[in-house]
Amino acid sequence: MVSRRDFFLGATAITAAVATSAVSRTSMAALPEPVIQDQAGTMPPLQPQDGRPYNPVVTLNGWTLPWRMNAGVKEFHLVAEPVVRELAPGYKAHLWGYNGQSPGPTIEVVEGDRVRIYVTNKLPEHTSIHWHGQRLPNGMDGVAGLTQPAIPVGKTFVYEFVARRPGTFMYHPHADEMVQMAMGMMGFWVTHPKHHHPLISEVDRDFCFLLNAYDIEPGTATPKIMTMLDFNLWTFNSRIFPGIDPLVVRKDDRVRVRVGNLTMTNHPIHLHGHEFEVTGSDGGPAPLAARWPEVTTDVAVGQMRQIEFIADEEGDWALHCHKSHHTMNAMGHDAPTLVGVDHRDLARKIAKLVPDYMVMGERGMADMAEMQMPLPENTAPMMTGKGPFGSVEMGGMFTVLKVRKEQAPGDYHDPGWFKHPQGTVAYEWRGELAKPARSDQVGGQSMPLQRPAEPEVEVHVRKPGGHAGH
Ligand SMILES: [Cu+2]
Repeated sequence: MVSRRDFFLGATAITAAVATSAVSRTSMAALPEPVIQDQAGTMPPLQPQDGRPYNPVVTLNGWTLPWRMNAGVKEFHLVAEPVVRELAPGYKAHLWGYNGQSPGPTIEVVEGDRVRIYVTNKLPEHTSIHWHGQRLPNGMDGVAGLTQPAIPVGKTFVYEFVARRPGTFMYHPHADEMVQMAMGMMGFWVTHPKHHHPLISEVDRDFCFLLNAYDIEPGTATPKIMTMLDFNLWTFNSRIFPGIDPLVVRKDDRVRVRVGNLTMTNHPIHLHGHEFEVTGSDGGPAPLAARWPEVTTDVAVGQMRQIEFIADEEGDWALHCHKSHHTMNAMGHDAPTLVGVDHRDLARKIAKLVPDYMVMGERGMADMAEMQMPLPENTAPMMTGKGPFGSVEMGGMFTVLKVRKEQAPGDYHDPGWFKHPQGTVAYEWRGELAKPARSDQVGGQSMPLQRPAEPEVEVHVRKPGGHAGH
């Protein structure tokens, strides 16, 4: 039996042989057939069939673009085009992307690879691709007007350079950028190290996803492109909870998660149950002395952060943006705060005029996750997601890290909900409740009052509604 290692070494030898044979320019003239993806599930890692070996990444709700080896050059074909992206089951958006999806496919290469990327423009306007973070000839940097003419509608341009620096990069248009990125045009790029790198550890599972945001009116499907701050859909790889796949790992796996931010605000990404280290950015791997344990790391605009940890705690652990508005879907952002407001009387009066009238939010908003409110067609509920114990009351940038003892190496299938060992789940106290200590009770404070207490003043706090800019 041929081991995987032998297979890779064999493939490398073959590639090297091909690379040394002279090939004329005409034999490379035909474009590689573009590969189109028609669904939004997480594809299994793309094992390299030729070229140098590496441990491939898994793109959350995404995929890696296959390449064609042409005389030692890795050739890719990206097609910029309008796409229909399923943001969550049953909820579709009309976006712009690459090869059938938004974001575009992940491109994976190895340090030192010569890469040729054909970019065909099927958008209604010109475009370009900027290879964020890469070392490359200036004329390959993809800034329309500055380093190249924009790619006209219907035309194909070629980018070619050597992937000089190992690391995690992004790609996106640098032509009518505001519109094209608001429409979902972006993708990930991973350059694996050629040899063992002292600052890049070998991991068992390597995930990546982009943070992106859309402003899509409930009941519509096309993002508003002028929005600067008030986005209403916060996504991991153009998916919203509960449409984001879990990150499935085997217990004690070393796990890397690469997160790139191409939204217009920062996202503190938070992992439950484990500590991680930030092991690098799009600038490269972090020196060992610059790493410390964290449970949240802020990914600022235009940045990539890669985190690493040992998944040594079994369970279903939340992984989410810590801005609580970013774990909500459209709607609700402009609703006034009604917590603590008693409008039973008002509701009764309005109900006489409007029979279906509902009062929302006076006991908090958790009810809204359970409520079957009529929503406009093609609208994601504001917060939802059925867990083993009820509604998860989340939306947007939220998913789950599933750590399982029995998960086989390389198996990414969802194992279902965690089966908690007996006696390890928070439970209801059914005994007697002690009276809580109050400061106004005798002996209830460490410092005696200097003068008698004044009559109590009750302050009602009501936050202003319509918080633009969160
Ligand atoms: Cu966020």
